Amino acid sequence: MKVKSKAVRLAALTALFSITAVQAAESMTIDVHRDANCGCCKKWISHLEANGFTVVDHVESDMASVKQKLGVAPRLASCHTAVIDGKFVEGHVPAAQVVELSKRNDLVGIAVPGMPAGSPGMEVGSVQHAYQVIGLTNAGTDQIVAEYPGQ
Ligand SMILES: [Cu+2]
Repeated sequence: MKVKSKAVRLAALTALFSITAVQAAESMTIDVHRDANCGCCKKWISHLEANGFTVVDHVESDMASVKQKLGVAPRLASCHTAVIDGKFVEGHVPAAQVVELSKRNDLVGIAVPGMPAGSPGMEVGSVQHAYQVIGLTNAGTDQIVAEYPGQ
């Protein structure tokens, strides 16, 4: 039975190492622009931080002009607007998709339009609405990059 416990310990150690690797990959800095009165924006920031991001928080008085400046198409608009590596992240985008965005040079940004219940920072009990993460391509077209909840 000693062999078994060693295997379990090894598995635990392996899990620990893979978690560390994921956190290292996600150790990126992101700028978040939000309105002072936005509660769900702060919850989204907590979601990013819990996933290893370093967040620089910018409180804005005119989010509409911030979105316009950053190239967020009005049809993709949500509450907060973040910027990472010159690309925008609009709304309650899951942290994993922000990591994916870093590998996409064909996109100028990604968005979760509106504020779907069940997206990160928009938890309403156990309510889970279906939503899409939409990428805005360099050509100005929309592309579905992910769908939640996942299949
Ligand atoms: Cu929101």
